Amino acid sequence: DDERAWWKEATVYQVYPKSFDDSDGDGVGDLPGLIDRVDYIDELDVDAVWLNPVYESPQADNGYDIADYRAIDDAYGDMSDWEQLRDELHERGVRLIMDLVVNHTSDEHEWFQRSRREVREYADYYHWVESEPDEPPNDWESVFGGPAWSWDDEREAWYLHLFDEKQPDLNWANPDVRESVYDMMAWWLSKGIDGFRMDVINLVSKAEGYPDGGPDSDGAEHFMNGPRVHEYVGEMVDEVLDDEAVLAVGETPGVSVDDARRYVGEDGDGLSLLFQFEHVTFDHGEHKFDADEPDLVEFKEILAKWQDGLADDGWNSLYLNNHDQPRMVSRFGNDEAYRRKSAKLLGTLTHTLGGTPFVYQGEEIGMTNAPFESREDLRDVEVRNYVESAVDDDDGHADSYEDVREAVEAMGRDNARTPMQWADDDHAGFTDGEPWIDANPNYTEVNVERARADPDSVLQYYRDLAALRDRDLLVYGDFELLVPDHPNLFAYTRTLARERDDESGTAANATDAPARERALVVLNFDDEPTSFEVPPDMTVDGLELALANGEVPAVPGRTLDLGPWEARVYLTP
Ligand code: TEU
Repeated sequence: DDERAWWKEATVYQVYPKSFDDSDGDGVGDLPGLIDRVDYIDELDVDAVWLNPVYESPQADNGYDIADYRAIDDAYGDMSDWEQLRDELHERGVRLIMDLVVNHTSDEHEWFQRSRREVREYADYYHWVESEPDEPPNDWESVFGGPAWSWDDEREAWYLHLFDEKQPDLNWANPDVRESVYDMMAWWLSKGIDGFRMDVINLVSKAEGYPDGGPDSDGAEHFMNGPRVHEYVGEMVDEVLDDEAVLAVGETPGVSVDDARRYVGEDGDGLSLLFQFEHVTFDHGEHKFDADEPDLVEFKEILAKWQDGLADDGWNSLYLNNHDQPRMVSRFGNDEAYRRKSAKLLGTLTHTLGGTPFVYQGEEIGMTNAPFESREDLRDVEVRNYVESAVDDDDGHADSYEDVREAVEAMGRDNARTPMQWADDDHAGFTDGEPWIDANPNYTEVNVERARADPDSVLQYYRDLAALRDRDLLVYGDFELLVPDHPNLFAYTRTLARERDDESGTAANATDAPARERALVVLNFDDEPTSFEVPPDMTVDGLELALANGEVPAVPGRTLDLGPWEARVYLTP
């Protein structure tokens, strides 16, 4: 799909405000703190910011439990702070994407409060089932563990929550719910935002009658890409998102390439992008906390499948970490001996595949997973529930926190949520008070101040990556995977016919210039050196180095020798 759009050419920077910068010393990041850092973001050369939820919330799930969609949570500031943020970003040409969490609300939202009292207009706003208080309506499980249903004493009925019990699911089958959501979206658009990132938007339609899940199922087949989901998403796009300039990114766990086309393809619902999950879940075992070392061959296979699958219909998003995932350098790289090198290599991957890159705060300085010495250090509801069920439950598999610590440190969401490391000051320069979650102790070494002073830092390299992506070739070029079975090398080309630059329509091959341009990307995902044979259809003479994270011989041979975690991008006719 090579029709131009700003968001295809953009790089998006994701800000988790709770952990970005605390301006008032209460230990929680806030909007004034973020405003102070707008110049920092601008210097990264990114085109848009996706801001995680800042709405009024009791914070049972760090803001993904919203009590008022049209108000800013006190901890973050107020609406005038938000407006200032919007303006400061826009003045610098940076767009603002807001998080849209409408699969569920907080149980403290007034809709839920009215619904549980059965106030007529709101009675069907959520999924209520009247049955016996000792028997939930079905066997669906919450993503955060335990049953997906809770009994409400006030209404004397069960309500559905695919996430925490403080996150009741909205009943999208009720047209009033949908209208309320669309009104709220229109209200935010009228405030001048540039798009939405739509939390678990593919979970909004639940199978009628709430059937039990099949054997070994948590019920997902009855609510993931559920029966009416495309009707709802399509309607939402028609009603509020018909402006092509608005970026609509759906977060969609469990989608296949075919599913994805139904959301973002030409004949699909009209979303711009999706966050698919295959490449960040393939290493999970029975559940995410018994993950294996990710296997590179499988990883390549998945990413290549998505590259090819959306090449002519749809568009990819490119991410290796976010606020729910471990730090990419710890999961896919080597966060010890080759921290900087492998962070650059992974950044090279997300900036040279086809699609729109998303950079998660701290990634650009190579932040790593953190130690969580005791369970008291944990904050996230999912990881705390996991530890509780493993250690405290009678049928739990662990005797003590020590038994699960490795799994927690590998996969827990708190890894992504430790404070942004600004400087070698107390708490990484994030707060003058006590941070809501401890800083990773490696902030003495890994921090923005240091990265700025170091020409060889990950931060400097990210600026080079941003510059590299200014080329149409890397935005619109066709992808081809090379050496798919190589256990350590991830190599591919991007190829673009030159005609597309020629708006007048006269044939480019009327001149002597080659009819296409091409990039060759070679990444060594290993602690050992390896070598790569330049494919026979490429001339070695023509290889021009565009970017690398190590020393490269001036004249490449047909065999490229790559050191540990070395990344190279060549341009070639
Ligand atoms: O996440 C949805 C989701 O299914 C997973 O990413 C999940 O949170 C987790 O990683 C399972 O291991 C979104 C938000 O990004 C997440 O922060 C919220 O907690 C969740 O929805 C509920 O709103």
